[in-house]
Amino acid sequence: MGKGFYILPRLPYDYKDLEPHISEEQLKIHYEKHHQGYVNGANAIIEKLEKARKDDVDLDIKSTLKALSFNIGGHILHSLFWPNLAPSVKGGGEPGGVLSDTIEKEFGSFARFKREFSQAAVSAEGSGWAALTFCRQTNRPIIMQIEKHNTNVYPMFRILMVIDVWEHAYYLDYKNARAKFVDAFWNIVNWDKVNKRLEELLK
Ligand code: MN3
Repeated sequence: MGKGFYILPRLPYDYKDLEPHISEEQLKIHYEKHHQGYVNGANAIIEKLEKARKDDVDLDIKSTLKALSFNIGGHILHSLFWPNLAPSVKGGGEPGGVLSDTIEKEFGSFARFKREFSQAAVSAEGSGWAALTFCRQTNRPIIMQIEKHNTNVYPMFRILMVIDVWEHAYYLDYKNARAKFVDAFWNIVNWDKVNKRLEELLK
């Protein structure tokens, strides 16, 4: 796969680095099997579309495009997720910079934001995500839930931070205790990265 296809991005840390919050085994499977699966899935569908166009045959466009957006969504969301985590020794704490100001202004306090974001993550139905987004029309941060990989994020929204709450993200470490995984997440958030994403938007 070269140009014109999706590529699995490199993890910005080693498999062991997120322990004890995310185990080596959990991270490795999540990245190498699940994320890679979405990359492969999206590329396979693009190839199928190319072939159908070349042979001038019809595909079931509805199901093909649904599968394509599912796989691309999975790839994009995981690509945002890995860098917004940091090794246990560096991650967590509280944000600084413009992100800190933005959170305080919108939510009143970091503690209040953390509570709302955790509630969004824990209560996301079935397989999904919670996302801290930023609306460029109102210049306000908004917490959103994402069902499966269907980002209900409109073009003027940008994702600053996501948490994957599909069972495949935590089951080896936490079994069905999603809330424990969400608690652990706060210890490995890479606030510098999240802050940089916001700074880029505000430039
Ligand atoms: Mn995942």
